Amino acid sequence: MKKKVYFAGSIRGGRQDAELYKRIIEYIQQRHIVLTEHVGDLSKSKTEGLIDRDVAIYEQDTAWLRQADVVIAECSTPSLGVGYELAYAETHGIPVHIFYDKGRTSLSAMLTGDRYFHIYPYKAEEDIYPIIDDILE
Ligand code: 6K6
Repeated sequence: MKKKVYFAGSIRGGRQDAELYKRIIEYIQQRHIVLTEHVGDLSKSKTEGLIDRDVAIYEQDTAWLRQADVVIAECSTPSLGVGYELAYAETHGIPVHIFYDKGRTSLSAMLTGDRYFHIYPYKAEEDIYPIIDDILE
């Protein structure tokens, strides 16, 4: 069954992993629906977007979060917005799966210490995809 996936990744926290987000989003889209395709849109800068106003962005993203079957986050680049989304998903009872590159990131204890979250430190990008298959099967 097709799932609605809320993919979370850094925007104003820094766009250095935007190409990685795009590849993960395209992988998920082979079989499922990604509500947040813009997170991997390399043509967009940190501050511009489909929706200009921050209030509209917040309202759209929290509405998508409430509709999502699952949240998948790539957290190698720290982002306040992603941290907020993860806590918001927990409050709404939506399963949360967090990936980060353990070779370059020390994840916040507020994530690693929260037993609600499913956390996957990875060594190489190719480790991510079979885990995503398991999450979405
Ligand atoms: C810029 C690039 C693509 O779209 C834009 C316009 N801005 C945003 N549009 C949609 N969602 C956003 C935007 N800015 C932040 N978010 C949400 O917060 C995304 O769902 C990301 O997962 C998260 C990133 O937060 P920051 O704090 O890194 O910006």
